[in-house]
Amino acid sequence: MPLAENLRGKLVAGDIRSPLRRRDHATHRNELTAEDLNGFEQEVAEAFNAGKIRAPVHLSGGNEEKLIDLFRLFISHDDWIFCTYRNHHLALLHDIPRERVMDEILAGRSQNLSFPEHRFLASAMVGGILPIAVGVALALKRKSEHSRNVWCFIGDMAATTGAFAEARYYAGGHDLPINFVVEDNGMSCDSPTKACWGSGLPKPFTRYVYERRWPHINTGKWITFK
Ligand SMILES: Cc1ncc(C[n+]2csc(CCOP(=O)(O)OP(=O)(O)O)c2C)c(N)n1
Ligand SMILES: [Mg+2]
Repeated sequence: MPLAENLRGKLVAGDIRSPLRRRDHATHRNELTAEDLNGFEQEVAEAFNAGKIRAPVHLSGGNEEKLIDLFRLFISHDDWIFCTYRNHHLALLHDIPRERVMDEILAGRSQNLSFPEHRFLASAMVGGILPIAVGVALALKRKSEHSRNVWCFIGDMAATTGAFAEARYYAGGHDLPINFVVEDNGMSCDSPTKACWGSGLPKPFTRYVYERRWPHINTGKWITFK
């Protein structure tokens, strides 16, 4: 059974885990298939191998079906997408014309694709996109733009960083319209992420709460030195 037919309620079955409710209908204009996405990356790979791209490219592959489901069932054409250097599939699925995406890649801008008019922005910095995505979510909330959400895609190693903890903390604390998607390929460049971090749960900690008796610093009085 295709993954799309498996999606149920708040927790998505199959390999996608999401706390979100699925949409009633798709809003993206494209009907791209996994073959279309793969064909695009193949074309980029051939251009790269022919020396036509004088900059790094990070190709996507293996995640086509999951991204297609996410875009069809959760993400809206009007939403904002923030993502990493590995972004070609996302740009195509967010209705950015194939030729425009290819032109940017051929011009050497693969790892920081930027199409603000399509509400799409990528960063080559690991975790660098997080504060930007959170800031846009804050702006949407302040402007009461309830029809749009922010989607922020990051890698599994980026998800272990302090920047991700801060982004989640702030976005949760202020109830911002942002969804984080961790693209978990188990690898950070060529290091297995779990070999770096281990596979146990984060350590629990002890917290005690108290009301302070003194100001943060000194005594709360102006002192004149004689
Ligand atoms: C701030 C910063 N430090 C280091 C790098 C080099 N770098 C590029 S990708 C990467 C690993 C990221 O792994 P992950 O977040 O799992 O993403 P994936 O590439 O697997 O999609 C690193 C360290 C970078 N781009 N930016
Ligand atoms: Mg990874």
